[in-house]
Amino acid sequence: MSAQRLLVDVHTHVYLPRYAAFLRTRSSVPRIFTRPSPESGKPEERLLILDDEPSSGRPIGAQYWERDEKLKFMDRHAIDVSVVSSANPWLDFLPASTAHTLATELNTDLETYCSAGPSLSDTLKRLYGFGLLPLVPGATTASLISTVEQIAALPHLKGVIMGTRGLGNGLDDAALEPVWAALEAARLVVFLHPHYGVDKHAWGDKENGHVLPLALGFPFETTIATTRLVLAGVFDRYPGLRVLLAHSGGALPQLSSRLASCVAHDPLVAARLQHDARYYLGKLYFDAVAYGAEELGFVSDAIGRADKYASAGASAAASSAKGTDGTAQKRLGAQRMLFGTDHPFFPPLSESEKWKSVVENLEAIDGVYGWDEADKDAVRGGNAIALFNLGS
Ligand code: 5CU
Repeated sequence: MSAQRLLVDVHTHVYLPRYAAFLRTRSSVPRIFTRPSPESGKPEERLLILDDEPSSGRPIGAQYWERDEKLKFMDRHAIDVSVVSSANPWLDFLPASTAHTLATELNTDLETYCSAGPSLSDTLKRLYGFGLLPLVPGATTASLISTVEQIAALPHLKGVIMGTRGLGNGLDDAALEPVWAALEAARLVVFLHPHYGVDKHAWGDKENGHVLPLALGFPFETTIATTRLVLAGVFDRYPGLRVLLAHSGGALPQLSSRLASCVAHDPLVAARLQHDARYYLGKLYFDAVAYGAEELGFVSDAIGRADKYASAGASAAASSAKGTDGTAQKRLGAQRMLFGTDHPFFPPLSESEKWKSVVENLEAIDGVYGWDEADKDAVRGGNAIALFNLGS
């Protein structure tokens, strides 16, 4: 099959066996513990990762750590290639020296997980990965840079997955400048992913399970973190930095004109940026984990218009984009969107051949008004092949 017709999952997680073993040693969140199943009485493992989850946690099993389970899931959904990342909360809760050691070990583990897996062709494997940086309070620049260098030297690792806290002060922290520079120079893609959500008091007292933190808290966290990166001028200073946003960038596309207006009315912030805030959407990549065709279409429209907002004389592309109609704009934006599943999260609640979460995301891509088959193929896999430079 042509590389442009492959189905590539860029949002798919693992708790590597070493990490799962580590979580089993812990007595506070995040942790994995064993309890007797209320139904069968047999021991069952449970996962606790989110603050304020019920203390019973949720079921966890081989689908979270075994490569064969990932491959079975891929086969069931006709996914050709997965770019696998460690799931949250990564190393965030660890002291700096432990985080550095574990990051180094887990990066080597992930390289083996990918390289020892099957191939699609002489040049293309079925599994690639995002490594981990020891981004925790107290981490030294030397430790972070040496881990970037380690990841860059591992052939199946194509980027890093990153939470939103940085060294404790968020991603607009000046202390991260050498990290952005190193990631840009190494051509590693940053997959920006939430874990903390927003202030839990926003959710009120009603029992709504995981719905509010996952549906709203996660994407709002990504929205805020990305906006802070933009406002700090990171994309002006590192124009080659490639950042992939989880969950289609959360609310950022919807709020980008409001953001631009607020910046334009604030001389302090406006003076810091080279372009209108909307321009920076066109510098980002967005997963297509939005579960609806209209949402994907909207996101592509917001991305596709970004070059219209380049400051005067910034690029030739900007002036050509000014003439595009709505459909051409959406097609332009589609070039920055990439299929994902969020596996092994969101398993089906009842026995079914295919996971609803996957089927919905594929149907959403298929249903976007204004995207032609080439655009859909690009979102399903072609964009990922190009972004991660797979198979060459
Ligand atoms: O269901 C969840 O809690 C999650 C999670 O923690 N991380 C993720 O990537 N997706 C869903």
